[in-house]
Amino acid sequence: MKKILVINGPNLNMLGFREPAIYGDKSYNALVDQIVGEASRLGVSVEVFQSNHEGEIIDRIQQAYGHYEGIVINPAAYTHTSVAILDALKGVGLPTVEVHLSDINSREDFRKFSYVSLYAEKTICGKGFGGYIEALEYLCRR
Ligand code: CA2
Repeated sequence: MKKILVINGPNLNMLGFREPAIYGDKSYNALVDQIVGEASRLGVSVEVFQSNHEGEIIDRIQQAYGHYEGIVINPAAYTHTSVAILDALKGVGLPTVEVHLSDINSREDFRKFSYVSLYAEKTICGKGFGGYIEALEYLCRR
């Protein structure tokens, strides 16, 4: 069975509590439930990890080497700042899909650049929770 690691970056654990107009009104647990449900429908094994700390995200990416066949990552604010996360993804070399709940291209200018996009095979933006589902389907078919 294919094993996929889903990584969510800082503040995504706050989903549903604030900014519903941008990120929707469903909770982080609802997102995890949806990802786990979709994985079982697709017949893949999934682990979902969230951290507010850049180093923990890098550790998790490094540990994925040899244990997972693909990564789905929403690096949240680190998308726009983290060369270290980009380097970690390049280092493990796993097929990676970048997901953003909102459409980062139609928001503030500082959100338009993504370091992770320089490595990710595919970037899905502005589709809410559906972006994670599309990412899992993509890695499954690949
Ligand atoms: O659209 C996305 O998924 C983002 O990765 C979300 C990040 C943002 O910095 C990126 O530019 C785009 C922010 C996640 C924060 O999520 C919150 C959710 C509810 C309340 C507060 C923050």
